[in-house]
Amino acid sequence: MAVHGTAPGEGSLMSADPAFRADVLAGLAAAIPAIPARWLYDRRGSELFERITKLPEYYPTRIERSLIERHCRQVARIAGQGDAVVEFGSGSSTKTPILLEAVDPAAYVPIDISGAFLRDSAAALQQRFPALPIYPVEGDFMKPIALPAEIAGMDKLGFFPGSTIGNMVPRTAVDLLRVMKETLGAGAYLLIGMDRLKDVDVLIRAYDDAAGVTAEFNLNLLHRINAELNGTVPVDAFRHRAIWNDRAARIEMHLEAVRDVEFTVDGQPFAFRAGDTIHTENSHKYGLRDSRLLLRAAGWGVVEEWTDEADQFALILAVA
Ligand code: AVJ
Repeated sequence: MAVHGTAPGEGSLMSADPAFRADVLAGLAAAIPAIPARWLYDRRGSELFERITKLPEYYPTRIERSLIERHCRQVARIAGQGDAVVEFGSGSSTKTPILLEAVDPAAYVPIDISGAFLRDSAAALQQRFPALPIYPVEGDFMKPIALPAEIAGMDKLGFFPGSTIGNMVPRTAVDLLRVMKETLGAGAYLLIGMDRLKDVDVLIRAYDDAAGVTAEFNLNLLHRINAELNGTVPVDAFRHRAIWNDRAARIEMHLEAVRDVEFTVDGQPFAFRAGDTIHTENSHKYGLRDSRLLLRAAGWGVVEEWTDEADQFALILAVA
């Protein structure tokens, strides 16, 4: 196997991530309780998200995949072959092989904060592309990252699918896009997926599906708090809510207390009244000019933009 690089310790399963603990304790105590969305994606959360991507109501994954299928050859023509593809995320999606197939890069560099996900998906991709040099980088791509020396001389094509950028408020999104430009360097390309503004009912259904998988995904955060932070949260005292915040142009996921409830996390007491919520995720939606402006604000020029017939989702190729 040619998966290069080592991933530092995953940490003991017993000891909770101190950053998770800090975010949860501060988030629950805040005037407007909120916990950063990244904590939704533990193993179970990632499995549930995987199921979300296959739901009939959840259109983004399907549409983005078909856009990548349809336009990957043009991406390869513009962004060049024989380069390094740098994915922001573990590359566990089914979209990555489609892009790699078309671009046929000289190297592939997935960057992810989770060493475990990174190793799993790198190993799976290596099976599929035995000759492709893969250099996984364990790290937080919100900060500039020194790319592996092996790809130093190569042109770069960044890949940031899944509308993950939508998780961030615009100012953080612009910060990230600027950092990506720094990580990839001048002249690099970036292929990024962004979800479009659309009919509110369609959006709500995508985040509050009939089968209740998104609800389970959201509520899993409480299970995780109980398991990892010695919490006593009665999970049945909360319900999943997906709401459209029109001013901020985003779907928000909340956990809403259905009754007055008291619990402790790591020994610290918390009380919620019926109707109080914990804000757990944002998913910003961008109109045509919004997405362009976001990229331009971070120093990226839009080269090509592809959407489906109903303009539900955009796949954008930008250059630094
Ligand atoms: C992984 C952030 C792109 O916002 O659509 C899906 C996460 N949350 N359903 C999204 C999510 C609930 C998803 N992203």
